Amino acid sequence: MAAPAHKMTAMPELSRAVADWVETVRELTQPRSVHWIEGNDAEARELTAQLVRARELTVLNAQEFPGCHLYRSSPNDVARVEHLTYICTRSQEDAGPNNHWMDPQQAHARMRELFRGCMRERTLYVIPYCMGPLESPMSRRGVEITDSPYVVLNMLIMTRAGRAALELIARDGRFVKGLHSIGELDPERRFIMHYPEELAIESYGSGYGGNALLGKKCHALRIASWQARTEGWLAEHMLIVGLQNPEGETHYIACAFPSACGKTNLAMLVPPESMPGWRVLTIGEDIAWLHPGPDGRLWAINPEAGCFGVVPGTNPQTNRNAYEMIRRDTLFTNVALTADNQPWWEGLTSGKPVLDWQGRPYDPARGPAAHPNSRFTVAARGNPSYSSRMEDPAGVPITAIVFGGRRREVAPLVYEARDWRHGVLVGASLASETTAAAVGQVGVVRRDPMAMQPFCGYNFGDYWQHWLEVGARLTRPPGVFHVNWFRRDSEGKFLWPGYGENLRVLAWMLDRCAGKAGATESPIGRLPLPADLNTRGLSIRPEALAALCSIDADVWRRECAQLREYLGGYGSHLPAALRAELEATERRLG
Ligand code: GTP
Ligand code: SPV
Ligand code: MN
Repeated sequence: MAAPAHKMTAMPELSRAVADWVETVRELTQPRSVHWIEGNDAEARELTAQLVRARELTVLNAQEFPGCHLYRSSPNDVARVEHLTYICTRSQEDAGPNNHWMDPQQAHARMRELFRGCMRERTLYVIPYCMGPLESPMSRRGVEITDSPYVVLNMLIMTRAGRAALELIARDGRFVKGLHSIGELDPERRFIMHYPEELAIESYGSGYGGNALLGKKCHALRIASWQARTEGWLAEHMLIVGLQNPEGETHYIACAFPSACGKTNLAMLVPPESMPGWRVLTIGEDIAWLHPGPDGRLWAINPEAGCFGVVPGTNPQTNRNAYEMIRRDTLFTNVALTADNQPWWEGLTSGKPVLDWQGRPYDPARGPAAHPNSRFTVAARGNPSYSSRMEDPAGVPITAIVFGGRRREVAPLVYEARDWRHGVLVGASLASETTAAAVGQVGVVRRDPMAMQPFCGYNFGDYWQHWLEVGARLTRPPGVFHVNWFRRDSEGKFLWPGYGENLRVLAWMLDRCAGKAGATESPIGRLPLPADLNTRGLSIRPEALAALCSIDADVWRRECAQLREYLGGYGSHLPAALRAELEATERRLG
C-alpha cells in the first residue's frame, strides 16, 4: 500500500473534504498534534514501539508468541455498551423500538460539549479506511478521527487503512465521518452516537472494540444497514465461509450468530478426522455485506481485514486454526499472563496464570484470570484457513444462510426454513443467551433477530420488510437454516460436541440445498432424523442425538406466544407476511 516516500503528497492535500473536516475537529478538540495514518508497516511498528515505551503495551514471550503484545484496558471499559448506544434520526420511528434514540441536534450538542478541548496534550490521528476490498464496487469508505493509538493499531489490522483508502475517498467524494475520543474513560461520560442520515458517528469515553473501532459495528453494521436499505442490499452480523466437499465442490454459507456465539470458530472450523477430504475456506468472521447479483444469487463480501475475536475457549482441541493464528503478530486485550510472559486464558489446557487481566497477582477468588470478553486482534491472513477469495471484488455466491443462537433448551440442533419468507421469520425469531461481549447480565435469553439487535441502524419492522424485498429479487435464493450448538442436558453439560463437529450439520444443509439429504416435516420447519446426519466417527449418546433432533410442541407453542408478543411491539411496521408466517406456524403446532 505504501508509495516511495519521495513521491508522496502530503495526505491532507489528497482530499479537501476530509482536510476541512479534520480542521473543524482540530479546532474543537485542541490536540497537541495531528497525525495522518499512511498505513505502512514502519508506521505501525513505530506506534507499537511508542506504546511499549509508554508501558501501555507489554511485549509477550518472543519465542512462543513472536510479534504479540498485551494491552490492558481500563477495568470499566471491557465490552460494548448497548445502553449508551444511540441511533439519532430525525424521526424516532425510523430508529424503531429496537434502538435507543436521541434527537440529532440534541445529541450533537451533547457530544460537542464532551469533545470540546478533549484532545489537549494528545495526538489526533486521522485514519482513512476502506471497508471491503479496495477494488470492489461493494466497498465503502470512512475516516475515523481518534486520540487513541491503541485504536489506531486495531484499525490498521481490522480495516484497509491509510493512503490508498484516502485516494479512493478523494475519487468517490463520499465517506462516513467517525469522531472518537477516549475522553476520561468515565462510564458516566460515555456515548456512542450514530447519525445515519448524515453518515456520521460520534463516540466518546470508551476505547473498547465495538465502541471505538468505528469501522466495525458503528459503520459496517449500523450506518451500513441504513445505507443498504436505501440501496437494495444487506449489511449483516454474519461470518462467511466456504466448504469444499471431498468431490472438490465449494459452497459458501453466511451465518448470523449473536456476539460470542461461535462465528469466528465456525468461520475457521477444523474438519473432524472422520470427515476426510473436506476443506474450509474462511472469508469473514463477523460482518457480511450481501448483494443480489445479476445471476439472481446473493453475493457476499467481508468488509473487514482482520479478526477481533473472543480469546477464552480457544485451544488446539477446540480450534487449532484459531490457536495457531493468534501465536504471532497478535494484539491481545485483557488476557492473563504466565510467569514467562505468555498470554493465558480460561480454556487453555497448559500453563498457569500469575497475573490476572488487570495485572494483579492472580487470585481465583476474584474471578477468572482472563476477562471473559478478552479479545485478540489479528490480520485475517494469519488464519491457516484464510482464502484469497476474501479479496475478490465480486465477493462469493451464498448457497445457505444460517441463523443460530445460544439456547440451553427449546431450539433443536438444526432445522430448515420452508422458503425465504419463512426464513425471514426464522431469523426474526432468533433468541439467545446474553454473553460478556456487552455490558450487562450474562446468560439471560433475549430476542436477537438476525443477531442484529445491537447493530441494526433502523426500525426492525422496516428491516424485516427489506429482507423480504431483497429475497423477492433473488431467482436463486439461498436456503435458510437455524442451528443451536448450545443445548444442554439436565446437568448443564453441552449435548452437542460443537466446534469441528458442526461440519456434520453444515454438510447436511448443503445436501439439502442440493436436494440430496433427507428431512422430516415439523411445525417449525424441516428437521433431520439422526440417520440423515453423517455420524461416522462421532462420539455422542444416541439419546442425546435424538433429543437434539426433536422438538417439544408445548415448549414451541409457548415460544410462539412470546414471539407474537415481541413482534406485536413493531405495530404497523411489522410486515403482514411475517404475521402470516407466524400464524401458519401456530396453526401447524395446533
Ligand atoms: P463476536 O466476535 O462477539 O461476534 O463472537 P463470535 O460469534 O465470533 O464468537 P466466537 O466464535 O468467538 O465464540 C465465542 C465463544 O463460544 C468462545 O468461547 C468459543 O470457544 C465458544 N464456542 C464457539 N463455537 C462453539 C461450539 O460449537 N460449541 C460450544 N460449546 N462453544 C463454542
Ligand atoms: C461483538 O460484540 O459482536 C463483537 C465484538 O464482534 S465488538 O467489535 O466489540 O462488537
Ligand atoms: Mn460480532
